[in-house]
Amino acid sequence: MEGDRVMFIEKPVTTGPGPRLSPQVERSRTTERTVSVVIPTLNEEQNIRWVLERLPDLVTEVVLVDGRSTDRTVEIARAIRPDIEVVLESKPGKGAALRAGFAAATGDFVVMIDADGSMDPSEIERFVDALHSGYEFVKGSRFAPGGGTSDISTIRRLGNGALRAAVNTLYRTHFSDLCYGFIGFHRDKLGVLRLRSDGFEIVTEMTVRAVTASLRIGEVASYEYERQYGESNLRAWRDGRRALRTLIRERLILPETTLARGTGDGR
Ligand SMILES: Nc1nc2c(ncn2[C@@H]2O[C@H](COP(=O)(O)OP(=O)(O)OP(=O)(O)O)[C@@H](O)[C@H]2O)c(=O)[nH]1
Ligand SMILES: [Mg+2]
Repeated sequence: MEGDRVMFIEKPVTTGPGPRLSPQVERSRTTERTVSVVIPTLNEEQNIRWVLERLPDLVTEVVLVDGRSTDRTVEIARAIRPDIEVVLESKPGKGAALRAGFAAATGDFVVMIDADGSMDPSEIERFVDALHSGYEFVKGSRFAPGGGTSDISTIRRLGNGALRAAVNTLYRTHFSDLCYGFIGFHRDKLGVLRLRSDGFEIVTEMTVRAVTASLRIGEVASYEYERQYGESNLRAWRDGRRALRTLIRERLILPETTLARGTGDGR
């Protein structure tokens, strides 16, 4: 894909429940690329069944990252999906958990999804179709046409809007959503993402690193539901500040030439 470094976000490449596949996707699908799904869990015993039972058939590997649950999450997951790979996170935090899961995944494509029932596993097909069609980093968006949310408070909406404006200004991108962790990528790009975050700011880190690494980025529409059971682990102010710090830190070390290259073709 030399010469096709896209520093902007395309419109959703697939929308609605029945994705319309381009001939390119159809061709790529027949090459049988493998798909790993990585699921971080912290006390999700009431939600994990719902998620695992709805994974589409195209998923070839399921990696569950746990280590701190004090409930029956892992036991239930193993009962529902005996082939599941359970990985222990090395330290606390969603970011640390995801990094451990990515390191263990073996599929050509990796898709990360939360275990709280707020993300619909059937949408994984949209991510995989986009990855098949050449996008290297695919981000779910609640605010793209066809997306939505029933799980965002006013404070979070404002915070996400401010952070999205910051990323789009600092990185000259057109993301319609930022703090949403339904993401897929080509596993061979994991190295260039150089992830190191331990907390929720990993979503911001992944996104800006995908930009600075000039990956081909796409958004797909996604609908976010309320967490089905249990307590959220996110703290809006603390995690928002961490995301902002990540945005600024990464921007300061970014060579100006990288950004300049990306704005040239106006797409
Ligand atoms: N392994 C592991 N998983 C975690 C940790 N913290 C959060 N998670 C998981 O990460 C996913 C997202 O966490 P949530 O608490 O739902 O946070 P959120 O979705 O950003 O916030 P809400 O919209 O309020 O639910 C869930 O599947 C959690 O179980 C952690 O320290 N370790
Ligand atoms: Mg959640």
